[in-house]
Amino acid sequence: SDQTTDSTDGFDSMLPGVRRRDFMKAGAAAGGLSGLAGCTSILSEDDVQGTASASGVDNSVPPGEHDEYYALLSGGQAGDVRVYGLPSMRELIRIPVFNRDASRGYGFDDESKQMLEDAGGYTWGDTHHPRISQTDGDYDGRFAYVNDKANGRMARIDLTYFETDAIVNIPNQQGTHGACAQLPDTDLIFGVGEFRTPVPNDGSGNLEDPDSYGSVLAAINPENMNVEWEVLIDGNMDNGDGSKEGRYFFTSAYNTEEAATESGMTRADRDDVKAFDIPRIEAAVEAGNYEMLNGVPVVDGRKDSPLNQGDEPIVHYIPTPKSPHGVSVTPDNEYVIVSGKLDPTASVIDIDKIDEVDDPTDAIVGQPKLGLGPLHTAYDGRGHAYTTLFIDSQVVKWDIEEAVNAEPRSESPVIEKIDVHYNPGHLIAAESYTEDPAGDWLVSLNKLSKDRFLPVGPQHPENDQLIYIGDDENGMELVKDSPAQAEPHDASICHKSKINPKEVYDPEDLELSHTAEGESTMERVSEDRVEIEMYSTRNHYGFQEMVVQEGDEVEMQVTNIETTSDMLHSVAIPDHDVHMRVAPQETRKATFTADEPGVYWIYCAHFCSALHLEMRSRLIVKPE
Ligand code: CUK
Ligand code: CUA
Repeated sequence: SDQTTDSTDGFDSMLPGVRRRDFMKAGAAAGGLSGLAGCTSILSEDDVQGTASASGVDNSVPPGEHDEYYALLSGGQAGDVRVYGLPSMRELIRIPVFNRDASRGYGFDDESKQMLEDAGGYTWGDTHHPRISQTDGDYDGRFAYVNDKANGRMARIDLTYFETDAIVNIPNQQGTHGACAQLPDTDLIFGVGEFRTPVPNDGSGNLEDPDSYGSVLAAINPENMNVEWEVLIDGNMDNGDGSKEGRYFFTSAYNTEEAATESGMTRADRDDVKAFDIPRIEAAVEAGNYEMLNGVPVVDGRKDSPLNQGDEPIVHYIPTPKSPHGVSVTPDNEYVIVSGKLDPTASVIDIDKIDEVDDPTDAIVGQPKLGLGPLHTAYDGRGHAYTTLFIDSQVVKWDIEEAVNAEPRSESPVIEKIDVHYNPGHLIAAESYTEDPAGDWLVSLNKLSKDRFLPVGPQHPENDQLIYIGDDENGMELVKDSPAQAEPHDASICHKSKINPKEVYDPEDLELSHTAEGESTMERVSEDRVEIEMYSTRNHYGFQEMVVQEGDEVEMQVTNIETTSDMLHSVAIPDHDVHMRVAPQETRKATFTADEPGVYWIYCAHFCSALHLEMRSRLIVKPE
């Protein structure tokens, strides 16, 4: 069978595109692992089709030791982002983004409550694509950005504190799906509009006729999170990725039919990849070639727009087979690879050719046949691509240059397939979105787990599977099943050396003032408003008793004066829906109405010391 591949040949055939140190890196990674079985240089048909052999790759991290990588996984309809350590796949913490989370006090103190309120006031979101900011094409560990597909928003997570610090509600966009930075220096963040609606969607115009709908790409300033400009396109969009030098932003699309029903959306044989020429779009904005809609300059990037005539179009429409979904740029910036969920091939588009060719399909330089339901592609930096096969429940490893050299629809670029459990969506390799992927670990984010875990009722955990890809000779190896609460879609994996969180707050980073020991104040500022500023420490609050009147609005600001890491306190107020988490040197504020007379024991919910239970304060609400 032409699928049986001599792994040594497969390795040699991508030599031209490979740098010496990549070999060194792969060799070192494999050499560091204990108990590798003797290598089989010729893979059998079974190996190609089935699971990898058990060669004893070990992902365990001994007690007390740290993982090598941070992995940021989206939480899907949970609205959060999860932080895992890799390779152990231990979940370290969750970062609430569009949801409330009492364990972090997020959505309970005035500041985070106001941020959620300003972003639309919704209580949930649907995060899919967490992407870490880059400088010079490598992770800089400053921020992560993540979309909300449910409500057309984009959020920023400050990786100094692993906290959401900004959310923008994107005008003129519903269903923000893809999210990605303009590389190499994160000059813009792109929100990819999936759902077509009337633009603006304010009830005017023809609501019934989907022909009159549109969707936009939104470019967001990563510093102030303002939407700088948008581009209106034909059809819709789905996922997105940027070229590494900043010239293009690519989106995949289904529904070029512009239909409003499933059968209508799958009629055409081809949909497209859109290549947005960012410098040309910015020139159009500069020249005033836009319409102002809801405060945002919207440039017309539809096919018949004057800006798309002639030989300097702002958006290239490149037809690719049926309903492409995953779109990702190779680490060397040569190709953008897109795969259609309803076609067994991936399309390899030569980025340099996009602006050169007359017929946009001539930029497609490879179309390997990979298997059923190819969705997303990740990279190891050694010339291989790894694509999830949703229908086949497999990850396929293939050779990118071989795909360019082979005939369209050839299976010869396929090196190996491994079963995953079950039906994978995204997969992500360590540092795959950078110019220099690590090439050791890959995570397949599977949509179904079925029989893999103890049954827990009708909702099964998702299954994120860890696969070792650092050994080209012995092939991919499935190392671990990792259950997850619904529903991670995508992830970014970043080496631990590139993220430097602070464990104690720097008061300079906070807007609220610091209340030192002995400086607590309680003041009635008006007839029905009391303002409290106090500190907390082991094992007491600045006030052990606070007396207010029924109906008072109480603004309570608390500074944790601890300087020791991991010494958090909280302020929980029974029957008032207040829970402030206050980390060392942090100040938080919550405002509530004391509307029921009585006694309320304010307590610390974060277990802090032997006298944690005694860490209380009495709130006395006197009747009117
Ligand atoms: S994703 Cu959002 S539907 Cu394949 Cu990037 Cu899951
Ligand atoms: Cu402070 Cu528990």
